[in-house]
Amino acid sequence: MTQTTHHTPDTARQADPFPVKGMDAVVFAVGNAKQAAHYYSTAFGMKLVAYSGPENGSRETAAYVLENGSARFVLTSVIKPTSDWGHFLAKHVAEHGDGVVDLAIEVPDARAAYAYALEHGARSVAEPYERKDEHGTVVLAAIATYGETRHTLVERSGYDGPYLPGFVAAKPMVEPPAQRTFQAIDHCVGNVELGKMNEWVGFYNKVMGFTNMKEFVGDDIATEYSALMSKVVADGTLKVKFPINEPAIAKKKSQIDEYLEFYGGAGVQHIALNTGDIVQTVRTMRAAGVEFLNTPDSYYDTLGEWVGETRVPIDTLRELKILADRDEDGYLLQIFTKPVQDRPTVFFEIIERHGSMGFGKGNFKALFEAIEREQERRGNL
Ligand code: TYF
Ligand code: FE
Repeated sequence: MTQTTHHTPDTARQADPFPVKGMDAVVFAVGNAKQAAHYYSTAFGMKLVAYSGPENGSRETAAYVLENGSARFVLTSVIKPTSDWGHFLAKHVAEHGDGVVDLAIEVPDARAAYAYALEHGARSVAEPYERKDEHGTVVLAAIATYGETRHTLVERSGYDGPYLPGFVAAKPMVEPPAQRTFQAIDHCVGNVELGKMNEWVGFYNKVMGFTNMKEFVGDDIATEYSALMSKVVADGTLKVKFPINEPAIAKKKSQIDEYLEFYGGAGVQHIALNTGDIVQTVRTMRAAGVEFLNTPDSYYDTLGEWVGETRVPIDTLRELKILADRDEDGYLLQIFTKPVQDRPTVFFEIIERHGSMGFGKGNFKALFEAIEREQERRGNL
């Protein structure tokens, strides 16, 4: 049995064996980073801040760095593969479609974090190395996680450039929306193969000293309606939260099986993004053409009875198909996009938290039914 993280006492924080500062970036390998960067600018309201490509000495890959508050996405594509990294990216896109290659974590000491991880069973992807330019020095190292995904450990306290050495500052592609659409990465979810969830939860427990949060989907819920099992690991300060899903053997084909089939194995399923005003965010993103999952009116007919007062009137939640959930700490509002590429793989969540540190357990039934309606439309149920 592993410990359950809730409110972590300061003593535990000081003793943290694997201190983290937060998510550094979500790095995507895509077929066409120039167009993807345009989508995340116009549809997600992100801002291009840095670029690396042939014009500044990178002849192998093009990479666009987009930010929204502390949330950072890096969209990378191959121009002409010459090194291992270029060949890896090209193969990744061929096998998995557009997807996440790296959940990069900012740490105060990359060498120490890497050493701890390897001592506790992590597989190395890159030994610690330094990169420098006129803005200073970064220390980077990388370890493998599920599928072909990695965690780069980024030490950037000695650096004040726009992203990393090798990148130059870039101007936004379009004027960002008047109001910020989101400002941080809330959690990053992985889908792993049947029977592997506990192995990967154990990996984060051992390798990063992450503890299990109390929210999970057990086999009781799995067999009833969810068709998946899920557990959440987090660092002691709850800045980095990684739910892990595996398929459950249910009556219907699991949404996780659909992902694994079309992604070609384990990988990142969804990235949740924090907003302070989900109504504005959803209006802006819908107007820009982002598709969200639908929620039936019946959900809103009974919502008020159990969720109580929220900042947003039920009629507005109903209009925009936003979900709400409450637990002992407070409530949250959330909504899910449809997959953002042709393969039924990666999607996003927008979440507005008011005290609750959960993941919307009360919505699991409505949400999983909505996902299954989409699976059926695709002919995959
Ligand atoms: O991250 C979570 O746990 C929630 C719920 O396929 C969830 O967003 C879990 C599995 C899934 C979609 C959403
Ligand atoms: Fe989520």
